[in-house]
Amino acid sequence: TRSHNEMTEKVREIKQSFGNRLYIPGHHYQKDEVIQFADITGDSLQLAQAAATNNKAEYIVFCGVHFMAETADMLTADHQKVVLPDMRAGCSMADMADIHQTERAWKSLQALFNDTILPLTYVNSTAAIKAFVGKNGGATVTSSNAKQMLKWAFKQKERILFLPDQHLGRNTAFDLGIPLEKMAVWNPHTNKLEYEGNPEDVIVILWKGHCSVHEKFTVNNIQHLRETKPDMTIIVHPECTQEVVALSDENGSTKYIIDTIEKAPSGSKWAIGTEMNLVNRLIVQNPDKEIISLNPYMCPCLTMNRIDLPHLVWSLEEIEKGNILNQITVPKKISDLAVLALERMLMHV
Ligand code: CIZ
Ligand code: SF4
Repeated sequence: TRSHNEMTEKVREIKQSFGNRLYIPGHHYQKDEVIQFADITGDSLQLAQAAATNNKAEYIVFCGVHFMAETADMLTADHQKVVLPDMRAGCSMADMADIHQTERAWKSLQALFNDTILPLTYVNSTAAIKAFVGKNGGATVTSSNAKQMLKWAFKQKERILFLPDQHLGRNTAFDLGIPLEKMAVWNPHTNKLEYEGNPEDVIVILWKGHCSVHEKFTVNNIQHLRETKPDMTIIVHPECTQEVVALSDENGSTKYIIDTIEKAPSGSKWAIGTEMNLVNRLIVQNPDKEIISLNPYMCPCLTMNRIDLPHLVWSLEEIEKGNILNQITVPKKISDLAVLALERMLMHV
């Protein structure tokens, strides 16, 4: 095995020799050992936009998770190859909405609500789910534009099915003034709406999915912090539960959190509820501020962390040898429909 330094050297050398034929997008939740080589860092929206406008790179080595690499493949030209350095870098939230469950749910929902529903999906979903949404007139959303997209959706239909993250869906709808009583969770395992009242009153149907990282920030964490460090400002991602968002001082997308911390005055104190690698990086990059994780045990995204330096070196060396391994290709039949959903979003942001 090689040392960290040898691997770092190797990545540098390959990047140098490939020039702009090689492009490395890096998600904010990636490890430092990987993010140092990123040609662009961003949240999933920024990385999708960057992929869509890059027409030079032959190889896009995507440092993020599987659904993001799929999106990059769909938004780039056919000759551009997208590679994911470790195929096990999935997203547990995206995996919570399976296409067969979704088709089954849609049938039942159509029977219940006739043609009054529009599907929206968080970009944290498989290409197959995006295709389903595209086919049915809906769009993708990210945490930066969810509010705008929900407004857009309500111009087309009375009701929305929001996949796969119930928390982003609930928080966004609540932000738009929709009362919690008008929202209900769709349970994909029982294929039923979890709702006590008259289903006619429901206008936002939330798929029962969640992010295993952001669900780890709890009401207890907040109560404890308010008692022990009352002068800290709490900022969380809207993938946290509605209770946590309600008790926090601020909430917003990954990009919003970064911008807020960077703009904050020297000496300000922050407890952040988002992924660990990003929180640690914000701590290092803002030594003039006091920053901690809202959950003291920190919360890593284990699948994001599967992309590490050894996997990055491995995929670059294979490309150097002419082997395109771990290429992500979305079948045209799926990508044609999924792109409809992505374009409806990209048009509005
Ligand atoms: O939780 C994630 O995977 C997020 C926040 C993705 C993104 O960049 O929007
Ligand atoms: Fe998926 Fe959550 Fe990890 Fe994001 S942080 S990739 S939503 S499991």
